[in-house]
Amino acid sequence: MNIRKTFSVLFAGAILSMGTQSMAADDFKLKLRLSHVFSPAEQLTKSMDMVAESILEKTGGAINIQTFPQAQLPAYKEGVEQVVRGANFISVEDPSFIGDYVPDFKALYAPMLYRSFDEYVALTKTQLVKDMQAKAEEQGIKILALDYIYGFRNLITQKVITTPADLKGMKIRTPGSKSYIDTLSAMGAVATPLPWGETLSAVQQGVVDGLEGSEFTNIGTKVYEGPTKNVANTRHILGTCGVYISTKVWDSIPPKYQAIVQEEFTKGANHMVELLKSQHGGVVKELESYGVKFNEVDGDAFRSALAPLYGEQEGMTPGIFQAIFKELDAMR
Ligand code: X3X
Repeated sequence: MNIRKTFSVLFAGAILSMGTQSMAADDFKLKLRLSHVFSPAEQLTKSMDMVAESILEKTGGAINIQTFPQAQLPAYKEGVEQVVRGANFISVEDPSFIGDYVPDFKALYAPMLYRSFDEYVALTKTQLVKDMQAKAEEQGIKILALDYIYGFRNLITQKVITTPADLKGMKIRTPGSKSYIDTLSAMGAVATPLPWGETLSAVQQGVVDGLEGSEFTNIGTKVYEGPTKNVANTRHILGTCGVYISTKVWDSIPPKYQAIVQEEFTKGANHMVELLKSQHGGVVKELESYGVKFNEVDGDAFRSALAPLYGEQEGMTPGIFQAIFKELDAMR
């Protein structure tokens, strides 16, 4: 075949494949189920609904994300397992649940690391965290966001707590990941893991003596209506959620739609961070109007009680905590 003919055949093939790809993109349809544990009144729920709606519109209906709040679908550890299994599923959970696959995320979600939302957001943009995300992809988990921040988690109890000794023998509800159990145990409590859906009844019935959560959780789920009216400002964990999808599913999405999905989840997190930063003062005042009382705590006592948790756990990258501290020190 002469050169001219070879070229024209190759050129035609290229056009056809581009056309096929774009035709494939135009014919592409994907329905995804998005699962989280938050309640309808909480901002994370509203943000997920807004992002899903925007993606549906901007992809011309190609990517249809149906959102399921309040653990209607598998959530927590089981939600992340759906992602790892390659289901058409998006899990929205805190990074400690990714720690089961990439232990370095347990370091990222360690207690008393961050002084502000902004510090954590800046850390998620560093090469250190990008490298962690690459490790998650090796495990089949594509991370679309890490900063759906819902506030610093504080102790919420009937008894006023100011030191770790005050927590002795107190059963404090936590989510089921080891990060929370280790944190509340180190703080002096009897960590009692329960799904959120069982938490308020457990408090009402005295099964637990209290819980820990952010002011946004407190007001959004009406914790304040129960007996736990005291909030001790431990700020022991920065509550934040990531957005996780199977790498297999992600790779099946045409690049032009991937770009829209990524951009909308990024925009959604940025919006939620700025909104909650602006709302926190008003939420505290509203909770106080419902009889909630806030108190400061012996921060040094809690920090020294939690210090052992900065020891590297099995599977963590050697020096991971020093690397995180270095990044945070550079910001301060
Ligand atoms: O995995 C996502 C969160 O870390 C779950 O925290 P949890 O179970 O204390 O729920 C927070 C509430 O705001 C849910 O309504």
